[in-house]
Amino acid sequence: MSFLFRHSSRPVSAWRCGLRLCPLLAACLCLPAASENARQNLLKNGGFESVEPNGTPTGWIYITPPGETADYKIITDKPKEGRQCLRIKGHATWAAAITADRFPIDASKTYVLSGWLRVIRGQGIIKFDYFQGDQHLGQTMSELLGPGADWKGLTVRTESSAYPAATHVIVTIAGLGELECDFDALVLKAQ
Ligand SMILES: [Ca+2]
Repeated sequence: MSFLFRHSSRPVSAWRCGLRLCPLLAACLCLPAASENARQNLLKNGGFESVEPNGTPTGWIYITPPGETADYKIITDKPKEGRQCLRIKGHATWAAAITADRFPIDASKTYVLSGWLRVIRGQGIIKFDYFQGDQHLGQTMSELLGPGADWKGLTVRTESSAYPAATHVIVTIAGLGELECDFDALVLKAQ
């Protein structure tokens, strides 16, 4: 990555390398936007491409209410981006994956979470949960997305003024009801 980016910042010297490097140059010229986007994403594994030996996606924790059941699985069935996405399937009031990282609240900034959902059954959602230390203060939710054949994008923004005591947020993605929901390409940015 750093090799390609280094070339992309010096297009003049790349041109001097001759026509046989054109495909590489073309790829390099496309890189700055993608690299900028990736650098701004506060989520380290929003696309579920990295998985721990126990099968859990790196940086995520699965949570299902006591007494309810849900299965979590990394699948390769037509992800929105990359090679993999996360499928949550089960019967529960809700079943969620949350970020292991806590994101400190900077009151001068708004945090914007976007992501892609493919809802086969039930409803899907993405949201922020606000905390003061370990105390849960509340949440800001995206719209609830119902079943559909294609991936659909959702976006939600923090409302820091509603939770002035919040010290940090976590990102939660969840399915509700008799659920089967796929998630991919989560991006968290500060604005
Ligand atoms: Ca992915």
